[in-house]
Amino acid sequence: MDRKLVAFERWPAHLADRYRARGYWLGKPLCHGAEAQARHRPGATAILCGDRAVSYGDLDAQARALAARLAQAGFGHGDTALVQLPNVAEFYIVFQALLKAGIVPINALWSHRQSELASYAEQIRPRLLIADRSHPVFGGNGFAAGCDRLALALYRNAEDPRRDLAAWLDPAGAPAAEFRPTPAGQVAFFQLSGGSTGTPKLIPRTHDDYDYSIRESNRICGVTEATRFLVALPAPHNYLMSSPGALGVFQAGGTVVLAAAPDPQICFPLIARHRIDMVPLVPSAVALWLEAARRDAPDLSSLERMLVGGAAFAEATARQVPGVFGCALQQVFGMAEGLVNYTRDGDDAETVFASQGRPISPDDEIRILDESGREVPEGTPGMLAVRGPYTFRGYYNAPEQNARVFDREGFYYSGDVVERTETGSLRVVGRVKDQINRGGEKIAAEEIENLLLRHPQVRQAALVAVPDPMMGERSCAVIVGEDGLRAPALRRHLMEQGIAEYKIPDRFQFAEALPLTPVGKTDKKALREALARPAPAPVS
Ligand code: AMP
Ligand code: DBH
Repeated sequence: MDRKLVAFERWPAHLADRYRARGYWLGKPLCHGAEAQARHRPGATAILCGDRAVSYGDLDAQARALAARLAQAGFGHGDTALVQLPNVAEFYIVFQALLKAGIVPINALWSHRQSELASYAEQIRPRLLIADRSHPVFGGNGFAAGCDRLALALYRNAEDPRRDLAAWLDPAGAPAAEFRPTPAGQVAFFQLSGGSTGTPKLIPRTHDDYDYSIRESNRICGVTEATRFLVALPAPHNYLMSSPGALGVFQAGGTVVLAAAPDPQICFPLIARHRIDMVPLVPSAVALWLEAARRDAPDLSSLERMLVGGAAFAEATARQVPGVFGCALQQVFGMAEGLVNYTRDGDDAETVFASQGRPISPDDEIRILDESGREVPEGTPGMLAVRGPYTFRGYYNAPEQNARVFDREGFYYSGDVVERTETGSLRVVGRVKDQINRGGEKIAAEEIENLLLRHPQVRQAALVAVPDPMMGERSCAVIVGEDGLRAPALRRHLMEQGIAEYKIPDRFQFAEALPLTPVGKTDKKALREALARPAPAPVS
């Protein structure tokens, strides 16, 4: 029986019609690419995970087995799932299974803890949980017990065979139950926003829109069945899923090689062993790779293309990439909300090294606006607003936030400050959203400030970015608190609230008062400037 499908903000009919007419939206489920590979090239390797090789045939058989067992257990359209798995093959197999069965997942990052996971669960009220017993939140059954609508929890590394994900994935003995994906115009899954508000926001992505961004990314990045693609950043991140990401590789029939982390010690041997040719990185990882490659001269000769995105990438560093790694650099500026820009093969050096590229689609409508909402003159920085065939139209169940970040015409204001170069590329020069970009990992200031304010000795809290040579930015919490309050107590307090470690402030500063803007809000610009100045800092 069909329950109500997941609600979301749709594109207006005239735009939807255009996106279909122009061949962007194909009406196919997001799982179609890997399924086609399983039909035509079942023996080809889809995933290399440690010593395991998963062929397209295996991937499909296991995903079908899970989808069938879930269907038999009564799961289907209208159901949501909270999924948290590390960078392992099961992450993709489970995703493929949920797409097949029309169950809408949200894929939490492995670094997420109680606070983030509880917020996701509260928002989607999942009937299904798929997690890993080795994660600190899922050692016991407490989390599952706290989810009011949960009907089933499956675990990787489970002792109990009834909850063992591996058993549910086993093609042997799978039932013949029927299942099918949700219609292509409907929500396929929720993507996570880096966010700038108190609660992490969810982004509904449809089969049609996501599939289009992947298909075009494959073309722009030259992904083929020969591609050997390294996923060393968190697998659920939009960048690693879709730009061109693992889903792009599956669509083309290439091979995804998984790594636990982007450290050169882990990745360089994998590159040599598996002849990796394409790798997406964030700038902070590139910095580590450059250092390590100069030290050890490992065999990286298979590398053909390095994608770099997620955070500001210094031009001087960008220029070192081809020489040191012997591969092409492709910059990517994307967002889980939609819009993705790439520099293109054949672009002039200035564009490749000093811009973040141009949009995927001729129908990505970009506006660069000043504070009063007027378009700025060519070459002047302004706020980025976008509308297009794979940019969402609203966060899930968040009318107030949507009213703030969308205009009447449905343009999404990403909070980035960009300028257009002479060749029509975008350059990201800053941001107006209240967020810290810590080596590509986004921290919503308000989320951490709210948690800090729960400490009985904290009166005011402001989280701001401070520049950092390796990470690009680190976070600093400026605290107005009671006498005797110290950083370790606040760190402990945040850990106890259960948040991802990357969100714990790198630095704490104690102040008598916070600077205020004329309207009485915390003046973060003044704080950032004060903190970036060498000592003596005015806030101490
Ligand atoms: P998220 O909301 O987590 O998907 O993060 C998207 C945001 O990351 C963008 O809005 C930008 O602020 C930032 N970002 C992504 N790629 C780049 C890039 N190449 N250069 C600068 N900032 C970037
Ligand atoms: O930072 C991002 O969110 C990002 C970066 C590059 C992204 O979502 C993407 C490419 O698709």
